[in-house]
Amino acid sequence: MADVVEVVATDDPVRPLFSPAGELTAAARSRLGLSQDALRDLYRQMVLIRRADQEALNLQRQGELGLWGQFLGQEAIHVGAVAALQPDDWIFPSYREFGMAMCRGIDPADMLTWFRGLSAGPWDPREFHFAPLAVPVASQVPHAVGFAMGSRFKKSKDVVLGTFGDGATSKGDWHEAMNFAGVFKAPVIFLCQNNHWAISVPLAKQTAGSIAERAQGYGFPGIRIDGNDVLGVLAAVRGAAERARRGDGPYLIEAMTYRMGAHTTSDDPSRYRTETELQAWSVKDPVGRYRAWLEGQGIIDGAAIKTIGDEGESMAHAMRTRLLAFTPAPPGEVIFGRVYARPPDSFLEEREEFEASLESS
Ligand SMILES: Cc1ncc(C[n+]2csc(CCOP(=O)(O)OP(=O)(O)O)c2C)c(N)n1
Repeated sequence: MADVVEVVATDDPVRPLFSPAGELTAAARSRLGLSQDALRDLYRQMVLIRRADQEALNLQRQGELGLWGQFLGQEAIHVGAVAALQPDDWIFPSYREFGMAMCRGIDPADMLTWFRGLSAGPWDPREFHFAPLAVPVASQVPHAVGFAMGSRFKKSKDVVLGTFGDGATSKGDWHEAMNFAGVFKAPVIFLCQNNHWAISVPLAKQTAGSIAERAQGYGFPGIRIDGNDVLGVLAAVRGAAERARRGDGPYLIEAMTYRMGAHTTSDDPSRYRTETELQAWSVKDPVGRYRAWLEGQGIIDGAAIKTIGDEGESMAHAMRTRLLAFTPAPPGEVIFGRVYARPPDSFLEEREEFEASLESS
């Protein structure tokens, strides 16, 4: 008889932490080992990124940004995932991961220069271990896997988080990345932010069955969790990262959430979804829900909540001021500046030609 190939990894440190419905169990929650300061800081980060998101929307509406794509409602995923990783681990984001970038320490005003059309790559990915925001849907997923393979070849312990929306899982790139990662045991965590919509296409119109369970077909575990629980996201990503660091390969986390805002400022969601659906998700708001839990545990009080709210206001003000005062690099530098460490002569000639054309126009 032919050998039976075991395709489902039995070593799954994440699943025992969750109920079958994807809720972090009370026992797992109490074993997270986070200090009260750390627990409060998760709330603080969610408040800050939400406030930055709101300010970016205001800026776009005032004509100061070309476009904005809110992540309102997805803050628990942004904060929980980054908190679960080591600073040297890498993140390969989609266009909606502004909050994750902030949690990684990237200046939000710098990031907004991109949405204002004044910069082409506002941060150095090597400094923050945070790749550029990928606009072509799912293109960052094979990048994450390739980078994770590089980490393995270098015998580094750094793992990679690739994050994407539910719509991205319909793309060929996503399946190729999953397959490659499974075969070669790439140290990568696939984090799907299932916010139920891909612009105007609802989940049911492009995905039959569970995204999480697809992992089994690629030979590694997957789980669907409550993506509006910051501690649940943290626990899942941490478990998956530790497993990848041990050399046991990839993991797929499908974090269920909801895109509370429009797809971007170019979209009008009232044309395709109901107010009732929005209301149903409002009561599961990740920020309010976590604040209520912290209050119930006696970890946060009204004064601390106000201090954090005030910090959000000053941060938003500073972000706006810095952005509006930003002077862009000359176009020649923006276009040609970061292409080669040692530019060939032909490239320098092209740059000169381009700059001369600007002077003459
Ligand atoms: C390759 C490609 N095809 C189409 C688009 C247009 N587009 C931008 S976002 C999007 C939907 C993506 O939905 P999802 O992956 O669920 O992410 P979400 O926007 O909900 O965060 C589409 C089709 C694109 N950016 N790239």
